[in-house]
Amino acid sequence: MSIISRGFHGRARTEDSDLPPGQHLTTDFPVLSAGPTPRIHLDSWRFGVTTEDGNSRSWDWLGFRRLPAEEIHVDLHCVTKWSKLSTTWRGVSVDTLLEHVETSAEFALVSSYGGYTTNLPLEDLTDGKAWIAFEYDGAELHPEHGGPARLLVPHLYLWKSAKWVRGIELRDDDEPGFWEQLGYHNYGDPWREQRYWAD
Ligand SMILES: Nc1nc2c(c(=O)[nH]1)N[C@H]1C(S)=C(S)[C@@H](COP(=O)(O)O)O[C@H]1N2
Ligand SMILES: [Mo]
Repeated sequence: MSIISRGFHGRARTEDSDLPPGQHLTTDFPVLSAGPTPRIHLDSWRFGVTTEDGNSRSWDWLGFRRLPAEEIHVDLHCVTKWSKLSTTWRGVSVDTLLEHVETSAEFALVSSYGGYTTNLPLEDLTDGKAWIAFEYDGAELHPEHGGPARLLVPHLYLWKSAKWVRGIELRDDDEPGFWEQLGYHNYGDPWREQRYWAD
């Protein structure tokens, strides 16, 4: 698969135009976690969506893995200034998870096993912009990188891509998450270099 996608992309992705301002290229895959790596057994894993009205849906691992999944080719940009280009993932589009969910919420608060949270406008999770990913580079997602499953929102800095994701709360109001409360930018667009709250 990686051979095919390399041919498909056609060129080495090292041009400056591929990198947001202030970023440099890395070819390894750094691990950045605010705490220990939680180990989640697949038979107790759940992923849930809760709406502003208090309605909820949840999936166990088998139910989640029966949902249609897709291959994802994206660039990653971390606020600590590394970017990694043309990464390959497999995951379920957040659109698929929200298909039968009735909501008029504008915001989402994503939470993880281990207690991490991150917030973003709901529209940044929909229309093919975000996935719950369970494979990286053709193998099951390593626990250090968020396995069994993590959120992947590649158009925002990588702290928005919650590892060990356990649910999405749809909300009328915007509730800052873990790093957002500690001074990271509320939105985090790498192309506008929105690293910290004052950027
Ligand atoms: N649950 C959880 N998700 C998280 C984090 C974390 O500490 N806990 N760190 C975030 C940050 S700051 C970054 S840069 C990326 C790093 O992902 P990686 O370790 O797979 O490179 O995960 C994000 N998601
Ligand atoms: Mo980060």
